[in-house]
Amino acid sequence: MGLLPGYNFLALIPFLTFDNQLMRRRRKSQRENDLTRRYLDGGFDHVDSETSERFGARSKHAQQNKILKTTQLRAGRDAVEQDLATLPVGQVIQVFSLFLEVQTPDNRYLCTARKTLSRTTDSQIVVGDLVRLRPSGTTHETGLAEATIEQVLPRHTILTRADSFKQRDNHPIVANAQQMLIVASLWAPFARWGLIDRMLIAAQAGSLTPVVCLNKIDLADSDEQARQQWDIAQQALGHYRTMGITCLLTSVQQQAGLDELRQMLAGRVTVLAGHSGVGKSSLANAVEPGLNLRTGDVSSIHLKGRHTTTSARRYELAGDGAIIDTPGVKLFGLWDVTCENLETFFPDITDNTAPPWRLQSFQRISQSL
Ligand SMILES: Nc1nc2c(ncn2[C@@H]2O[C@H](COP(=O)(O)OP(=O)(O)OP(=O)(O)O)[C@@H](O)[C@H]2O)c(=O)[nH]1
Ligand SMILES: [Mg+2]
Repeated sequence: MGLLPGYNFLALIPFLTFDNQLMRRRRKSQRENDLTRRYLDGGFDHVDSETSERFGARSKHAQQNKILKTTQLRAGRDAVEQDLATLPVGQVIQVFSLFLEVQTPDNRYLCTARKTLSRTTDSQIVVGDLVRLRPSGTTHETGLAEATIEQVLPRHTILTRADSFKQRDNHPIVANAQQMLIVASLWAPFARWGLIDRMLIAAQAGSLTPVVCLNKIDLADSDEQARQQWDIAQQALGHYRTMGITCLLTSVQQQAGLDELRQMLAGRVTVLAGHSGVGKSSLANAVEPGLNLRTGDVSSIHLKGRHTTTSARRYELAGDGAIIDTPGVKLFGLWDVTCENLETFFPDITDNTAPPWRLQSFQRISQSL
């Protein structure tokens, strides 16, 4: 065949060589050919191809190493779980910045949490959490035995609030309480029903049963404004009762309503929450003599409390049950509540029995979500 005039034949050489290489690569190896033939002949119908797979010395070694590592990891995990199961379980009764006070059936410990803690939740440890701890055998200068928290056990309930109304951060307050006593006072400071509505939602969202306690009813007749507040409170509590919420009227001053309150607390774990100065710690002292919790006065000008209680703490009741006294709150941002599920916390809106103040409350909360 003659060469085409003007065509540079030399330029084709690299392509021809490359094509040749491809052809060589495409040629099947002897082994591949055998396998294909066996497959086409039905040779694999009864043969487990995995067991007959051949490994080179290196891949076999890597495979063995992998199996060994997995076995060691599993054995390690099992050993850790077995070890954790032998540790005593205690309940967190107070959280300080770095330390946690924990009560076990036999002893009280001052603990630090191990950094690589085995936990079922990402959030921080709170009062009421059940934990497994490893006693160190040493005693802190406070006289409490020292220990390290190794594991946080799953929570049954959690009372959480958002750090702000914008719901940016959640702030768990108390774990494993069954009931939330929402304390308000009739006067000094007067009850904020919007805050109470928010706390009712937080309790239900965290699987706690809410109970509303209106304290300082001895002040109902103290002046015209207090009398107005009393009328408002009667209507609000009457409405809550139609929604199936238990409402109590108490006065620590006059020792009124305290038997009903004791009955509500008996045999249950209850967290006391509400504005500063409403009388949470005073009520705790009244139902459980000997507690001697610090109480504070209310500013006579602003009629506000002075945040006397600064940290949540759990106290056992002499009968069965426990209470957790918490610091006063001004706001209660809601966590895990959305515009979509808000109405489930307002059954009175669904069944058209909500009075205007409840409708307003619903609107305010939904605007803040
Ligand atoms: N008149 C009257 N005063 C009460 C009653 N209960 C509590 N107080 C007073 O209210 C003030 C505040 O009470 P506390 O028990 O400290 O209130 P708190 O809710 O624990 O407040 P914080 O710890 O700041 O959140 C104290 O001066 C109490 O004596 C009551 O039933 N009637
Ligand atoms: Mg207090």
